[in-house]
Amino acid sequence: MPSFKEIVPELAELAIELPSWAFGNSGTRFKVFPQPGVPRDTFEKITDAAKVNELTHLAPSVALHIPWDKVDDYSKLKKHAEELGVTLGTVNSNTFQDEAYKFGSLCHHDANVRQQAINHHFDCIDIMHETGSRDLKIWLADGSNYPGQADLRSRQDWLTDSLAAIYERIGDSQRLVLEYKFFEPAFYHMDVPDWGTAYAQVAALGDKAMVCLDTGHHAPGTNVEFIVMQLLRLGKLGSFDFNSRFYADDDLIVGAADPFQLFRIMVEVIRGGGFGKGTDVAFMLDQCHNVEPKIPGQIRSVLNVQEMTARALLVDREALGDARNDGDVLRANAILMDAFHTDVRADLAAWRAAAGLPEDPLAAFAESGYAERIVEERKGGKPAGWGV
Ligand code: PSV
Ligand code: MN
Repeated sequence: MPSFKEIVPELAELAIELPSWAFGNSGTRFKVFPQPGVPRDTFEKITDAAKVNELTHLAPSVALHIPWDKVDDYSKLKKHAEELGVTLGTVNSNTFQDEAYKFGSLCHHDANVRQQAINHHFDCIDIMHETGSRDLKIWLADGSNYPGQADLRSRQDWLTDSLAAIYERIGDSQRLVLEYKFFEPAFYHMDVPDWGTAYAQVAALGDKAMVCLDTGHHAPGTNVEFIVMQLLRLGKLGSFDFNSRFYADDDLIVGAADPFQLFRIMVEVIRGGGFGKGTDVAFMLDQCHNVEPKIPGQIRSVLNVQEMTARALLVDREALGDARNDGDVLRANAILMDAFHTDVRADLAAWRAAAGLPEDPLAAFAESGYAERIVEERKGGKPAGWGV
């Protein structure tokens, strides 16, 4: 197995994009439990995200969600981010909260509604030009609840046409990234339910169109790392939305429910050339912290990704290849498991200390007084949250 020291140069490449919405209030359809000190606007969300990066050096960019993160002046927002040492990342469109989208957006049976949704994406692309963002991420809530409700085939054709109209506006250094999800909010069918559909749609568009894999968007038992392998093999893995799930789209802290799955995913990412210099795969979080504090929740998340990436880099690939070629099932499995069972926490802490970072970023955050300060400072105004 390689030593920790040997994997450091590659590990140092890890960069994780934080979702602006993780810092606002969130909840389930039953209740949102508000937390004191949450940001009241996008500027404050960026400030909190920058704190995560300051303590970990793992999170140099922040994803925006439009209209949740609409501001009057995006160049001012960009400057604010840069002053805090971060950049503005992926722009997520939102076609799931307007009355018009009751029966869908880009796949709606009414051409006027489809055009409204297309126009929203044009607005997002305009914003990307101002923020310097590379990726436009599209997740659609489109689908139906009852057999017979909708014409599945026509909706797929409308999707193709709508995406083509959006893709035409994508700049040379920009990308369109299409996310899939197998159910919710629609329960009978979703128009982009799986990686195959997302792949077919983006492949028809061109080189600047990719797939986003949200780890929480699969049926229980799905071999997610197989999908990672396949999308990388096809050159179409654009990004990850990392989170973890016990049941559905739980949006829990990545690596919390199943660290082994995260490890297996990172093994395939590395195997497939999706990690490190020269790759364009974006690692993002898509999470909500409903009952735990948000900034520590994000710190925990990026540390979890770092830990499992380190373990995945520790896999002795040569020995693994030999074992596979020998048909030695147990040896191959043992080599993989050796890396997974390696506790890298002390090495990571020492590496952080050597880089001038806190050994324990969570403790450093608790001691910094930042949480208390924002509770004091952020009085008045409307706390950010879904739909705000
Ligand atoms: C949908 O469940 C999703 O995963 C999409 O990425 C959305 O943009 C995001 O969640 C909103 O939290
Ligand atoms: Mn997502």
